[in-house]
Amino acid sequence: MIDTMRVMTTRGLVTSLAIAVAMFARADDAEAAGDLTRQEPVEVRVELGRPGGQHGFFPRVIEFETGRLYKLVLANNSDHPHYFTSEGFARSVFTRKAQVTQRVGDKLMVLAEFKGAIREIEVYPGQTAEWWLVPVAAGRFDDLHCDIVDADGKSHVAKGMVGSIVIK
Ligand SMILES: [Cu+2]
Repeated sequence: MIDTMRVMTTRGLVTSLAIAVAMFARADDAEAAGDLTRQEPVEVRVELGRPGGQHGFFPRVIEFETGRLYKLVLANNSDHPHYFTSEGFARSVFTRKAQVTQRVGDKLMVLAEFKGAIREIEVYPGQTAEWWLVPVAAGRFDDLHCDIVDADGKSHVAKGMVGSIVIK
């Protein structure tokens, strides 16, 4: 090591030291990079339906990037239960957990956590669920939909509950 350093030019030594310092400073980041599910999550909020019986996913196109941890917040502010279903998306993500939350006063309480692969989530009126996931494959999925068929025989898909997911 000493011999190697002796033959280095001053400039090379300074560069090496700068890299060593940068590596040392990034030690914590490097640990997080080793476990992609332990990053600070990027929050993506999607509304499932809106008050007044408006069916749809808002936004209608949802974008993600591979390798980042997301907290996908599914908020149902309508009067109907709704599904968040996309086979293509479910196949392209690694799930850290899904959880059910409830706002009590100004606190957001976690009522339950689910671990393992998730395929679809149904959120009841006025409730919120969180899907913590890391996209692992890029793609575009136009199969996002809500499976529910109302008593009048009309599906939520027919009422506009479809969308797309893009993983870059
Ligand atoms: Cu629905």
